[in-house]
Amino acid sequence: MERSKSQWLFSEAQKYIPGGVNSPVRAYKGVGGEPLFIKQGKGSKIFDVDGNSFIDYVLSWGPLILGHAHPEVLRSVRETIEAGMSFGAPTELELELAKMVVEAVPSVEMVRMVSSGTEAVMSAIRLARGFTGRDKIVKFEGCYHGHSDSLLIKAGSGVLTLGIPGTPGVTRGTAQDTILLPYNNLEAVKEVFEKHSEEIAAVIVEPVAGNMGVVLPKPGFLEGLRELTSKYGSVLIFDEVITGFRVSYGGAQELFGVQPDLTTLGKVLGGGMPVGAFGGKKEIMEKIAPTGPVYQAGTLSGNPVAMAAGIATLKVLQKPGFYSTIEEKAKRLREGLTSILRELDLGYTINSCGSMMCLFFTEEEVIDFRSASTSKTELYSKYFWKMMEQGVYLAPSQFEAAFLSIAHTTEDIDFTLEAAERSLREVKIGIKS
Ligand code: KE4
Repeated sequence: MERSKSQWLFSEAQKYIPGGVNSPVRAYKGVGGEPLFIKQGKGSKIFDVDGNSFIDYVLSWGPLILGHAHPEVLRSVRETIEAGMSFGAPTELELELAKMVVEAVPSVEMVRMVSSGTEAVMSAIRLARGFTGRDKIVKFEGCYHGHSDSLLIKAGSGVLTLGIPGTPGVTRGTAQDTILLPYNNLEAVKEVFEKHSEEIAAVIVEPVAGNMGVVLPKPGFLEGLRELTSKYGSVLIFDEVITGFRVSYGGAQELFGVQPDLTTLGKVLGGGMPVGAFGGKKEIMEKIAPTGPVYQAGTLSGNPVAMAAGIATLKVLQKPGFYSTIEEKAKRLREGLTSILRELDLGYTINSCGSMMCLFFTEEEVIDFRSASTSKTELYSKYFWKMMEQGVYLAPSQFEAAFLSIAHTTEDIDFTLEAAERSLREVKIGIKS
């Protein structure tokens, strides 16, 4: 059979780029098969190089809350790029976006722009260590914070032991300064502070987890982290790369009313362009070069074209009713899926927060990485491909989030639900046979 253009391109790409992709999750290892090469995005849809169209719930892994190619974002980028692409010097645009972030995010008094979420987290961790003079950090199993060494760590034996390298290339020396704990387990955090109190520079957490599927903080979990880090003089870092400007304009910290010391941002903040940021209390942020001794830098940090995309995006998000409208759409999708599961007598779990959600192929309540891991990934893969065949583009992994944009219409959602009903019926038949 004639190869599709995507198939041909993928075979070519694998000769020049490791795995044919510039980020591993795009290679579809989580669901098998081969990735599509995308040619265009418009609103809620993407179009592959073979002319197929899909309703997109990946949205570039979260950034495109306005949908693809939003006219106001494109106009702003076009205007800005006419004046040049980058100067490596201060511009008004980075000041404008910095002010918008400070106004939007409750705990942020100062902010530094970078070019990715990874860079934001790496810088925030170094800043927390520089500010406290301590070495150890605490992170939670199932949370992903980008690929800087201190965060690519696996749990050692037993819950309270120090981490081990999560990938070749991370040294044991680095890993031993990271402690890995179960998400939503405040008792474990308390014990670690009692054992390592004066050594812990920071606790970093996704205030709503989006990298083990969607997992919400149990009531009191975030408040407990706030209390413990304050008590022991550690820095509390909310990694809001996904949740920032997604679950509310002020992020999860506004939604849950818990203020961290530092916040990392990305994705929506750049509106689809490479932008990350870290920000927080003035007394901490002032430790960053050139005002303080903690070094951090970036050639394209605050790039004016990227700033223009972020500013235009946030201006649309500020419009009255934006979040209530997008959350109505998410509610329609979630309630529709729930009734399909009931109708098919499938007790699968749906977790959601605002316009991000995840259908777990498990009947367990999903509150952490262990319970998320009870999901039957082979059933997710079946569901993924059945949805793809019907023109619905989902994350190629059970352990990601599905995102809605303001551009998703009621027709898109109803089309998705009809496709889901057919797909889940097939999954159920497959289980029975
Ligand atoms: P980037 O370096 O990929 O811009 O951001 C890293 C990052 C940091 N913090 C959180 C909470 C994140 O979710 C991410 C990146 N998210 C993944 C998908 N869940 C990006 C997709 C990919 O790796 O290709």
